[in-house]
Amino acid sequence: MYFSYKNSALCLVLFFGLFSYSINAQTKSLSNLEAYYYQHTPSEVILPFETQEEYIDRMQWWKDAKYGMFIHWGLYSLLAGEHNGEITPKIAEWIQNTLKIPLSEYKKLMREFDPKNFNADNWVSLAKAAGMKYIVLTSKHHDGFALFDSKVSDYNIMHTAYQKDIVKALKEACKRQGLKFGLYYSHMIDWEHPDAYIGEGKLTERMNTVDYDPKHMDRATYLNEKSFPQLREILSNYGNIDILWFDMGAGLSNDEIRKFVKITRELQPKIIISSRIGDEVAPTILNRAMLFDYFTPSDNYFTGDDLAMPWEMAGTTNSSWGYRKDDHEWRKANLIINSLISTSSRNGNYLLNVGPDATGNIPDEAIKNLLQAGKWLQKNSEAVYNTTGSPFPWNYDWGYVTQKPKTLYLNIFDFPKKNRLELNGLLSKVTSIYTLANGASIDFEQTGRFLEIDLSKTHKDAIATVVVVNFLEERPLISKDISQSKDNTIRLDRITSLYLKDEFQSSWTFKINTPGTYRIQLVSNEKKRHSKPVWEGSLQKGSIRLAGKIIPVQLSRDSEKTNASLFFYKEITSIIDTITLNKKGTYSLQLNGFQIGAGKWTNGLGLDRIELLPIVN
Ligand code: H79
Repeated sequence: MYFSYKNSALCLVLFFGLFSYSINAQTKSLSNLEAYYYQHTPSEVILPFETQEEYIDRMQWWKDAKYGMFIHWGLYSLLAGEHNGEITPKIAEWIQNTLKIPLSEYKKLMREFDPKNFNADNWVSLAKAAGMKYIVLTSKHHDGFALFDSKVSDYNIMHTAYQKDIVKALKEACKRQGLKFGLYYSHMIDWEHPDAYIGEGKLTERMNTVDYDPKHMDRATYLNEKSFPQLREILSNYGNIDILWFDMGAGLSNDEIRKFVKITRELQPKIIISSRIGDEVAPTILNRAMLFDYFTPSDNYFTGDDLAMPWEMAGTTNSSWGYRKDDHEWRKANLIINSLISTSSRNGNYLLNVGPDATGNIPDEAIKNLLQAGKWLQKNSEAVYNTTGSPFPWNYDWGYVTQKPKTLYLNIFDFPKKNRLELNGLLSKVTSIYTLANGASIDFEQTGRFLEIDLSKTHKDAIATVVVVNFLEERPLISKDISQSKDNTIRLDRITSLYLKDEFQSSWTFKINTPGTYRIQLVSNEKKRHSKPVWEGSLQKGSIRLAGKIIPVQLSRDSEKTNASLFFYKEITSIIDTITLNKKGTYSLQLNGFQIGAGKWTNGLGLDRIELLPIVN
């Protein structure tokens, strides 16, 4: 259930720690909006009420859909990352802000915006063929320019050379072709309106300080004159809108956020609202978490965590959201599927972006990769849509698990050594195993907690091979104790650790059945800005305590590989030491001294796991 949170200090560990904790401690059995009523200080803005059942019901199509298309399109698409010969060093849709282009000049782009090749049905057909179930379009991005017919502000599509409502066209095409339709609306940032005040300090860089003086900005004026009324327009003029993807709301007051929620819910009671309506990470004191329907972690950054809230990872097909002509870092089909399945195996959705050019064409390379991924999804749809995430609290080297009643789907991206795949911890009696794509049955052996699957005769799909495991129970019986694999390795995932934040200490308990000597290595991820990834491993020092020994730890970058779901960010392996565990039994390993911050922007080591690999003589 959505609000029966994992009751453990485990939640505290993760980069979403505070987030989960605040919900965990305060709202256990309350529904989304009930929680708001009971937990918050009185507000002038009274929100519509909803029971927990209604919330679950409202979210169901979205939870089942798994995969959507994000579309970033606007005046910036004309610039394609370059203005007056200057290439923007940052994401393309931020070009006005990054290159400090005066509004008067940027506005001239309206005369040029005339996307001759735009065909809403083609975009929707592409999304469908790609296997996506919903589309989210930028109805207004930070530049303040609206892709819809707005009576509130003339800075919109009807005043361009094109003069046709893009939101309307895409909404109608989605309706015709049976996709859900959502809108992105930049509710706080607006570089056209003189009063769109964001805040002091660092946030100032996100305003339009080229044309307007922050001292004379008055956010209430902007909200009342443009943001609230335009929100009413997009929610009133196009029939059902399924998702409202607010972005960059950090800095809004609690009451301002509630006002956005109120307008949205009153006009579209079934709509689903993104967490970026306010701070990305919900604050612990005023629990704004309950004002949104799903959580959006950092862009393009999947940490492997199974969040308590419904969540969605938004990501790019190349390195920018808006179109840039020099952006050639394409996410290939196998990485698209990897990101999708890794996300769904932890109960998340994946919203993958395309940035059409100014003529209305989606870049060929994006189309090619999306369609290739779509072909895979057609064959393997059963393992993705309407599933729930992995029942195992740990991860695997070979891929990711999804499930339906009486069934596990093993989505295998890297075939294991000797083609013998091992599932450690499944206690349900397995009745049959087969390949999803062709139904070919697969041999297996099950002893105790080990299920060994013989993949030697299994056809390998170039992207991922899905193996279906059937058993009798509705829900699989799982042993959550960490133990050795058949080849004697031990894998201690961050998500199974107990992290004491104040003591900088992670610990795991596991069982050793085969004593021996092991090499200890630690795997962690790069993070921060994707154009300048940072690995914080070498900055920290600590120790590992295991079997009565204290081993000093200074991490070195011993090897690296592309992390398939993190794409821009490498996975770094650091070899630590060897240790002999010469008795059978239960051990505990403590990693001391490290600040763990697995999120993209959080400080500390992006720990993924610790491995103990047997040294075979
Ligand atoms: O709409 C897409 C982006 O434009 C927007 N959200 C996604 C979905 C977004 N991406 N990053 N951010 C917002 C955070 C912005 C961080 C900033 Fe900066 C750092 C703003 C100023 C400095 C990034 C770097 C943008 C301009 C320079």
